[in-house]
Amino acid sequence: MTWHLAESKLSEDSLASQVVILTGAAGGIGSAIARVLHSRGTRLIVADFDEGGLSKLASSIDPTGQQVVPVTYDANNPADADSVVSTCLARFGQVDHLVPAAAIFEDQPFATMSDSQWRMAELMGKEGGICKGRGGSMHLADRSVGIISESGIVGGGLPLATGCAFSAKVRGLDQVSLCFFGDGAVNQGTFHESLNMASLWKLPVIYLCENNGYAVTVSVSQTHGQPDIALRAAGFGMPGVKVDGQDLDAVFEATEMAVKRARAGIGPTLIVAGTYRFDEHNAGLAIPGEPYRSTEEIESYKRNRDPIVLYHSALLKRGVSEERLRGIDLGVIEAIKEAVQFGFDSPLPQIETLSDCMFNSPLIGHNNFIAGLERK
Ligand SMILES: Cc1ncc(C[n+]2csc(CCOP(=O)(O)OP(=O)(O)O)c2C)c(N)n1
Ligand SMILES: [Mg+2]
Repeated sequence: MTWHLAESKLSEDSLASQVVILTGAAGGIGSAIARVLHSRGTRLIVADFDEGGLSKLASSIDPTGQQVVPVTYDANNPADADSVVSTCLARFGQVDHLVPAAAIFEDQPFATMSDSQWRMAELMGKEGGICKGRGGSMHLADRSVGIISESGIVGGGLPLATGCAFSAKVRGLDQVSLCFFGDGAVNQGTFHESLNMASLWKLPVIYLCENNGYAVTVSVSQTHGQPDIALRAAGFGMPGVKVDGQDLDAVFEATEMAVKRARAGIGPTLIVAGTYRFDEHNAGLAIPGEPYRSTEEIESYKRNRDPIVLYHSALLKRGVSEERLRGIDLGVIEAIKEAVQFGFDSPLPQIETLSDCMFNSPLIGHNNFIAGLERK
């Protein structure tokens, strides 16, 4: 069977007479849309791969089974798509709209916006940002450079990176997943689960721990039964590589080795880069009470272990001129100034655009959805 559904917008007043196939309906925003549509009298095929989730959704919003019909399907199987459409025709005699409740990463124009200005505006939560301000500093994604997403959850990136590596392996691609996290994430369950699975399945992933000695204010020695984080790799059957995180060449070499291992199908690597933060966990964060580290400690790192200063010296030794380095510094300062100004000048997102970027198709009834949020 071949079929084609013209792109069309659902209008509020015709919802009661429409028949909609809603894919990705079983969870999250998908089930919220199903409820909105059902409350408007729309007849629905709710489709997803999650059979249990779907039937729970359908029976909770329409116990009669007359208006909302669940159909399980696998998005990778064209025959399943056909059967979704034929079920809809058999049950309702028509198909008016296909509405994919797809997640934010699909088909968004993010990939074209990749300079520092777009990213700075994103950090400020502005409309001009790479995710139009919806990602902010904690959930920024930039597919043009392979950033799938950050996570505001400590240790949240580890399973995402492991899943990406699994995906690359299944698809037979030579992509390697690189995951950054802090010493604070190492005691999360996600660290152990991810490293174990990646080692078992020899996934192409590099776990790069930035060990700056503190999780906000709590030191590694206060919280880690084994403060030598690289040693933990042995428990998962993978190499644990300790590297001076203030030395750019050392980090590059360790990462390059790990990429080669990953591409050769040997499996994951844990790299632990010893580093230090000059500022607080968030720049300018006020820490009340007793200081958790001494001014001498901070000053000593600033004076002796600043990676930019160290690399400056390394480049001078390699014959790069002082003048060239000054030119690079000035260029970077200028680019940052421009990016900050771009961020300030960019408007805040408007509430009417709340659901933009979340759906492949225009979202039906989204104004009501937003009005509901405003009431709360
Ligand atoms: C699951 C979870 N627990 C607690 C927090 C609050 N939190 C934010 S950052 C942080 C410490 C993270 O430590 P580390 O990764 O070493 O980051 P650093 O302080 O060095 O920047 C905590 C506990 C969180 N975001 N997520
Ligand atoms: Mg830390």
